[in-house]
Amino acid sequence: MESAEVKIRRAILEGNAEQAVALAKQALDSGLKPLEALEPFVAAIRHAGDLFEEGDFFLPELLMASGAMKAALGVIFPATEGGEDRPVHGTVLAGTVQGDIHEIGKNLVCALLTAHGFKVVDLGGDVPSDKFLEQAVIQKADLLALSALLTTTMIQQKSLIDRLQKSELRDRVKVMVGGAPVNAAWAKSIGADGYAPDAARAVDEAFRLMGKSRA
Ligand code: B1M
Repeated sequence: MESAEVKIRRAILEGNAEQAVALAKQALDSGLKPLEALEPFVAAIRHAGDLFEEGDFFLPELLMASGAMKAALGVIFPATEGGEDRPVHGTVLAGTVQGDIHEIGKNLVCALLTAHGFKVVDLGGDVPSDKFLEQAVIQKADLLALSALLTTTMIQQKSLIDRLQKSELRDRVKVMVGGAPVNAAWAKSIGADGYAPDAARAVDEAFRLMGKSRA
């Protein structure tokens, strides 16, 4: 009999959203915690990326695979609405930087931050710096969470921090950066306040930057 991992990998690689949703439900029903349930899905989408890089997968297939991945993610981390009695540890303005439409990892970061009591305003993907700066004021953001998945768009994290530096906002807004090509050295070099390699650690980092500890 095929293992759940094999079935999940096939569903993602075939871009079969219906099957991915069913397998995500099964994983949760079997008692796995959301982050454990998510693991084989993340492994599968990364495998899709490897196939793409090797030329064995083309863009339409990658798009189908990410559609199935997003559908599974929606089951594992359904959007958490903030109720009135929710603890709000701070307002996070999140988005993937300009020129970059990768959203899956950023969505995961947003879902976990929301689940841990942060108010998250998600600006989506391909977000121009102007919009981040404008919304930071409107939303009274405490923390900007900037995701970048392309080596060519990491530089947008730097230019946004440079612009923030020149504005009076810098004193009141912290910046956390992340995304597959980003690391701690890059974060430090561009003057970011924080960095996290994955969504779970992004929550820890957000608490640290807000000067709070997990409840
Ligand atoms: Co694209 N893509 N893609 N892609 N894609 C990558 C990133 C790539 C590594 C694939 C490869 O070649 N192996 C490669 C980048 C190479 C590079 O720059 N070094 C690549 C490329 C080249 C491209 C295009 C340029 C392809 C083309 O058009 N020729 C194009 C770019 C479009 C654009 O953005 N302008 C493109 C397009 C796409 C799709 C649209 C098809 C789709 C995205 C769909 C979507 O999100 N709306 C897609 C996908 C799915 C991928 C891969 C396969 C998977 C990304 C993903 O969702 N991973 C990816 C290969 C890979 O990652 N191995 C690839 C799963 C996700 C859970 O992980 O996003 O890393 P990740 O997020 C993690 C951490 O990074 C971290 O936490 C998350 C969870 O633990 N994290 C943060 C993320 N953001 C954070 C923020 C934080 C903290 C932590 O604080 C703020």
